Amino acid sequence: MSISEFRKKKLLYVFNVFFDVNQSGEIDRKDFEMAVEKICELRGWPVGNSRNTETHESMFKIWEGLRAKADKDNDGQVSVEEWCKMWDEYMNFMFDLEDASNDGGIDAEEFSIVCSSYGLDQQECRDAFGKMAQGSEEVDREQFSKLWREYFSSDDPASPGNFIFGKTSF
Ligand SMILES: [Ca+2]
Ligand SMILES: [Ca+2]
Ligand SMILES: [Ca+2]
Repeated sequence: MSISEFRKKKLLYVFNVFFDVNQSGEIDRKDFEMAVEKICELRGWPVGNSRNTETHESMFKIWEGLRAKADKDNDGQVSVEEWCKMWDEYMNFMFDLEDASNDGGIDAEEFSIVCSSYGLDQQECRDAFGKMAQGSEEVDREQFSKLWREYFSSDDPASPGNFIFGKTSF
């Protein structure tokens, strides 16, 4: 599945601004070290301060998680290519998870079973499905990918993509 230029731009924005802190073109541990320094300086948490230690710990957990998921060639860095692939894989993963019957479409039943397993109310999940499917019985992979993109990019509260995670209001 190809990534649209628009979506790629959005993903790259997050990559560049929030992750590739030293602007080397790749994400690695050094970026997280810099981010920790920035945050602790901003908040005034000196080395040895418990908030400083906590920030270190949680940022490195995020880095390890990102690395395990995205660093496919295992060189200790996450490239732009690896970054975009990770988001695509996550979308496909969610689609496959929800399409329990494996017929290429997610229906209201399949959708609400998965979403409610994360603790959401079943009825709300069904309502969310109705909103995202816009009257259709099923959502196929192509539509799901469009909705997914909308979720991460749209500012419009009425966009059908807002409902792909089973919530109807924010
Ligand atoms: Ca970097
Ligand atoms: Ca890599
Ligand atoms: Ca299905």
